[in-house]
Amino acid sequence: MQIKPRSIEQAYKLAQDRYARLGVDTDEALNKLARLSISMHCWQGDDVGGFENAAGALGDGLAVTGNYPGKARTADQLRSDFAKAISLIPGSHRFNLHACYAEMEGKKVDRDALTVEQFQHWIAWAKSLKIGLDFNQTYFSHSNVSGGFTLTSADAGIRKFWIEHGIRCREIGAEFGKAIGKTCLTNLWIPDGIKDTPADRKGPRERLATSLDAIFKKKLDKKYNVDSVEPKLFGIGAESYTAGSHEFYLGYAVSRGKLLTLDAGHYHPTEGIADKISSVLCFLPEIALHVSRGVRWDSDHVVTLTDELQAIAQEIVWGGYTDRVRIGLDYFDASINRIAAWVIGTRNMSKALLLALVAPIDELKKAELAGDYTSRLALMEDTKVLPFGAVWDYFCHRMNVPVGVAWLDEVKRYEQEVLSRRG
Ligand code: RNT
Ligand code: ZN
Repeated sequence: MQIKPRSIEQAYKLAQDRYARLGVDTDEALNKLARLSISMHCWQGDDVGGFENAAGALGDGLAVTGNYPGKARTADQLRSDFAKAISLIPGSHRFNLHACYAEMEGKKVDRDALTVEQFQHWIAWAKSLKIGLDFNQTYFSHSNVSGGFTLTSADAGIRKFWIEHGIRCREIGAEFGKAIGKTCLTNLWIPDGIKDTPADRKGPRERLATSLDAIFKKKLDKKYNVDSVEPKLFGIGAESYTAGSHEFYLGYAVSRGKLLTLDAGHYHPTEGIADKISSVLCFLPEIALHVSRGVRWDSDHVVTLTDELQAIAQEIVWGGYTDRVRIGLDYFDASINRIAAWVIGTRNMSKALLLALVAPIDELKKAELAGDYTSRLALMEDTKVLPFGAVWDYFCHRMNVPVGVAWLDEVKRYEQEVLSRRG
C-alpha cells in the first residue's frame, strides 16, 4: 500500500520539530546518511556459490541453509538481482565480490592464476551502476584447501598456491579501484583450523604470518586498493582451534598497517563487536566491518534492527568514525527470497545509522561528563520512542525508493516474473 507523499512530509515536519527540541537537526542527519555507503556482499544472492565451476559444494567452515527457489545461477542473473535490490535501498552503496565469482568464459583459470580479465564484466557493470567494488580472496570451496589448511598448511606447495592467490586478488582489487575510481577493499579470510584439541598451536600461526607477509610484500597504491584481514573464533569442523584468531590478526594488522575486519559473528556468542571499534581505532587508521547476525552461533542470519546493530552504528557515528570504518555486510540466508534478504539487511544497517545520527548525543555526552548518569539514562530511554519512523520514511521518499514495506511488492513482482522462471 502506497503512502501519500503529503502524509510523509507532514509526519516528517512534526518529527523534525520534536527532534529539534533536543538539539537534533534531522535535515543534517539525512544529508550525512546519504553520504554513507554500505558494502553489500555478492554472496547473499547465490548462497556463496560463485561461478568458477558452478557446481562445487560449499564447505570449509561455511554453511548455508534453505532452498528458496530462484537463486542466481549465472553472473548475469546475480547482476540483475542485485540491481533490483539496490533500486529498493536508499543511498549509494558498494558491491562486495569474492574471487570465486570470476567469469571464466569457457577457459578454466585456477585461483593462483586469476587476473582482472575474469572480472571485466563486473567492472563494466559496476561502472554502469556507478557503484564501487570491494573484493575478497576465496580460500574455501577448492580442492587445495588441504585438510582444512590453506596459508597455514605444512605443505609448502599448498602454501605457495594460496599465497599466489592472495597476491593475484590484491592486484585485481587495485584494478577495480583504478577502473572505477573508488578505492577497493580486499579482505582476506581463511578457514584454517582444527576440529579437536591441537598439539601445535604455534606452527600454523607462524606459517600464517610468513604467508601473509609474502602476499602483502608488493606495495600497492592505497588510492586503488587497501587490504584487510578477518579474524574468527571457530568454524564448523574447526571448533577447537582457528589459526587466524582475533589476537593474531589484531597484532598483524597493527604491526603491518593493514585494516582489521570485525565480523559480528566471529566472537563468543555474547561478545559484541561494537565495543571493539573505539579500542582498535586507537591503533589503526581504518577498520572494516562484516555486519552479521549470529543466532546462538555464527549463523549469519539476515541483519535485523537489534540492540547490537544499533550499538555498532552508535559507535561509528558517535565516535566520529564514519570516514575510518568501512561498513560491509556478511550474511547468507537461503530460506527466504534472496533479494529481500539483501534489502532487509541493508535497509536495517541504514536505519541503525540514522538512529545514531538523530540521537541527542551532545546532550548525552554532556550529562555523562557532568556525572549526571540519571539524566543520561532517562534521555537514552526516552530517545527510543521518538518519531524515528517518520524521519526514515522521509529519507526513503527523498531518495526515491519505496517507503515502508512497499518495496516488497516490487520484490514479489520480480519473483513472479523473473525468479520463478529459473529452473
Ligand atoms: C567466514 C567469514 C567470511 C565469509 C565470506 C564469504 O566466516 O565471515 O567473511 O563469510 O568471505
Ligand atoms: Zn565475514
